[in-house]
Amino acid sequence: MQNLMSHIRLTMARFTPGRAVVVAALSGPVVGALLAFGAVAAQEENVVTIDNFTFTAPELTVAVGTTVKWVNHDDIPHSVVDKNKAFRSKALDTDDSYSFTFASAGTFDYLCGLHPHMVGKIIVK
Ligand SMILES: [Cu+2]
Repeated sequence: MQNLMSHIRLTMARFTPGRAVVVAALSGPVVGALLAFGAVAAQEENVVTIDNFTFTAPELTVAVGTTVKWVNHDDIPHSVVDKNKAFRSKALDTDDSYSFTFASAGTFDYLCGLHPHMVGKIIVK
């Protein structure tokens, strides 16, 4: 257990101060185990769901290197297409998901390729 705790501390040392505050607010063995795999934890925290022809949240701000995952909760297909072609999913059926890792900073406006009135934005800082 002592070894696990020092491993988690080493892992947490790599987080930014802002993230460390979020990390400190969380507790429990399950969350602790997730923190040992920082990338997995980041992925779980940044999910955009598609409900009733709407991206929720419509605007999301993340740090460089973050993986954002979109999950379609509608019973018809949707897709996720960046207006500047940085990323593009296939059509997502119900409960299908698509993930993209943002390696550089910027503002990414995207839409649903099947219903272009559905729009969202990812801000990467
Ligand atoms: Cu759609």
